[in-house]
Amino acid sequence: MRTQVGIIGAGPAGLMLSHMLHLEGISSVIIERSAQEHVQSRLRAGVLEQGTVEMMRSLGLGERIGQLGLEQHSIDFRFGGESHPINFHEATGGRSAWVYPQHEVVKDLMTARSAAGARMLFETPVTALEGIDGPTPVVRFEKDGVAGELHCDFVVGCDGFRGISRHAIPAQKAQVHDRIYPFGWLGILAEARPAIKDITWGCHEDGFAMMSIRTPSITRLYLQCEPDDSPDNWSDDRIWAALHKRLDVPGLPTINEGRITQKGVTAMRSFLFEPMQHGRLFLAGDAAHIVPPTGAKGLNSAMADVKVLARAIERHYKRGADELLERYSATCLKRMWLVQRFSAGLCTMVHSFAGDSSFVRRLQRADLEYMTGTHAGRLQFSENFTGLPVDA
Ligand code: FAS
Ligand code: PHB
Repeated sequence: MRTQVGIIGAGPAGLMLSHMLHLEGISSVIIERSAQEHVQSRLRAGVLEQGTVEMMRSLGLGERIGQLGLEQHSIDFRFGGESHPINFHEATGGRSAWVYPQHEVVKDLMTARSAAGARMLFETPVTALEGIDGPTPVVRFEKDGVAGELHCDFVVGCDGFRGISRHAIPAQKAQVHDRIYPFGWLGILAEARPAIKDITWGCHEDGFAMMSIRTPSITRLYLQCEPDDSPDNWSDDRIWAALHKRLDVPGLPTINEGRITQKGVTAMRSFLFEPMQHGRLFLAGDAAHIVPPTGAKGLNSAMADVKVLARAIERHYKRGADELLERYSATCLKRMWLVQRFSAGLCTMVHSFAGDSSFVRRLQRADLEYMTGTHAGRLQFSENFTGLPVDA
């Protein structure tokens, strides 16, 4: 089998890259180890930055966001028994964020790729990458126990944190930056009308909590928990009691309860792999970086990488110029370190670390007061939350 660009992984990064290349007349093949239904149904990210929505719209993928997406202008931070909203739409002069779940993004992209007759191999794990230092790399894969190979000009690892692509980069040329947080998030989906129109964060001494939105009748909620906690340790009563304690403030609507339909624990990690390219291999999305979900940057950063890479590959084929390809890793890492800074800083600010001294806890409160109570603090949060510029 042969194509111009071999893409490993049919998550948001792989699907978006394939779609963008197709629109430029560049061929690709996506090789995905899971079943298509599994890929489409995974519940993950929930919030799109302004730039991601603009990207989807510019590529003809904005219709369902217009129908189902919920435009957000503000986040309410609750601490000290009070509400401290940041209107990021106002602070940035009109930039928004949208609640539009990742599985809807994947559905939009999968529909577009299928309509275009894209070559997507599902339930086909990639087993090895070869020749990435030369002009004709090979992707080896297996389908129903039968080995196959894809010859291409470029290979893009969009295979997520547990993928194999970054391991094809020689260890002596790679550097891993990693931080694991001493807590996780219990994610909850409830059949409850969101009581508040804004995403609401509770920065409580018992731990962090968040009320987000999925639809006018479905609430997405998160509770800080132990990193190795189990959803089985959390009865519905215990969940609602913790959410009320960490989110409710006097004089404002309390969160609505409802039937809990899904709960799961997500570990929290900051991870960055450098470089994001080697020879004809490029990495995009979670294959190269992970951020704690606090800042809603995982999916959006994957899209930013793809926007840079698609432009660089297009320049290679259309103009025979490779300076954007050569600068791909440096371009993405420059933005990604700012995203890591925002995500790690926010995560550290809003969570309660067991055993923290009173000094550290007061510093956290001072950070929250500065971020929500000053123009500079609100602007810095708002610029990052609605999305930093992408140099593409
Ligand atoms: P993905 O992991 O989505 O896709 C990688 C694909 O590669 C997968 O389909 C995988 O099956 C495939 N693959 C792996 N190895 C392969 C191989 N050897 N051969 C073939 N295919 C292979 N982000 C947020 O912004 N906000 C959130 O609230 C949030 N919550 C999350 C909750 C959970 C439980 C998880 C795991 C992640 C969450 N994220 C969140 C981050 C998440 O949304 C990612 O950033 C996003 O999926 C990144 O997309 P991709 O880079 O495409 O990677
Ligand atoms: C979500 O709805 O999943 C969400 C919202 C805001 C965040 C993170 C996650 O900052």
